[in-house]
Amino acid sequence: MTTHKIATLPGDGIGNEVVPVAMDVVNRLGEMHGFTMEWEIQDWGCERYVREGSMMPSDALDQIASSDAIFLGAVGAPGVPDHVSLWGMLIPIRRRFDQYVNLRPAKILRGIPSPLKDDRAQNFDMVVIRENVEGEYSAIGGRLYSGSDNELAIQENVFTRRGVTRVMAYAFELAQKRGNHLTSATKSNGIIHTMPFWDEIFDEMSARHADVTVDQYHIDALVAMFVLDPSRFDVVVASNLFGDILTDLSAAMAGSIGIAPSANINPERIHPSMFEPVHGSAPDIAGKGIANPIGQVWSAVLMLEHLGHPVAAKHLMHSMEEVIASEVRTPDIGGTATTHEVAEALMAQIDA
Ligand code: GGG
Repeated sequence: MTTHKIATLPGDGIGNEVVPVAMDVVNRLGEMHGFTMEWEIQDWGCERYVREGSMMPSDALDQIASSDAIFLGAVGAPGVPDHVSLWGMLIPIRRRFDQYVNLRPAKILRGIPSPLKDDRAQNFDMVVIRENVEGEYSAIGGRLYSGSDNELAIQENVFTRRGVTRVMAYAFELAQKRGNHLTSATKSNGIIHTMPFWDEIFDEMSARHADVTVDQYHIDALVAMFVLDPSRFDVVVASNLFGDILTDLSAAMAGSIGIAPSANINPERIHPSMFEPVHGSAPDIAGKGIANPIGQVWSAVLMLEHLGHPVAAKHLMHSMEEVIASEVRTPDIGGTATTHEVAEALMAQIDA
């Protein structure tokens, strides 16, 4: 029996409600498919920040470095500045473990219509590959002359040839396994140093992957195309910020940000990869028992695939799709079910 050590970080808000649902269903799948999970649960997050002044202990990353995967819920809480919660936990994990690919699938699941009216939005299936450790998410910059009329803030973007090339290589390979179509998100008309560099590398990589049909759009035009006709996209590669924005949009287009999964991947497998839903801690609904666990459960599907359990992953994906189609749905996707009712329906479907 294979045992996987999973660093488990429910984090804040609804993270504490949806992570246990995913753990339970994965445990059940383990009994059926011959693996066990050692969930090593940490109480890192905003409550710890308020209590002790930091989101996680100073040796936190060393503590989880030998895990087989990291399973994260959500970070963020009212009263804690958003940049503290992101830079205090999520971003250090992505960077320390060189999780430079953030893979974010979005597709129409049976029974959840897209809120978009157009027919072309009712049947899309795409994956956004977001560059995850550099780009616009940089700590380089600063503020000066606070409180004066001359006050200013500077934020640097960092794009390296190595960083851009490797995430694009991953995206091209994924495109070759899917529909052989890759779209790049750019903004090289306005951002005149980093984005032309991004485009040049995309052109070089395109020349080396002649079997892949490529296109590139400025991010403002691309978001409009997403909304007007998402069915034309297959794999989309984007910088850190553009990928973050595109994937909240693609999640909403697929019905709700509550269903969207993500995998923060270290493709070389030197370090653990991290699996987390796209959504945040949702303080407005935390504690009400109505959080949608599907984003977390779908992230568990990605984790099972990564850990080498494709049959269990398919089993879970199928069970999830059947539950949604059977109309056991939380309010964000038009239902009346509670988190607990979705969890029970998932367990029953897994056993069916
Ligand atoms: N599920 C993790 C979470 O809380 N994400 C919220 C968030 O703001 N994420 C920003 C990012 O993915 O960079």
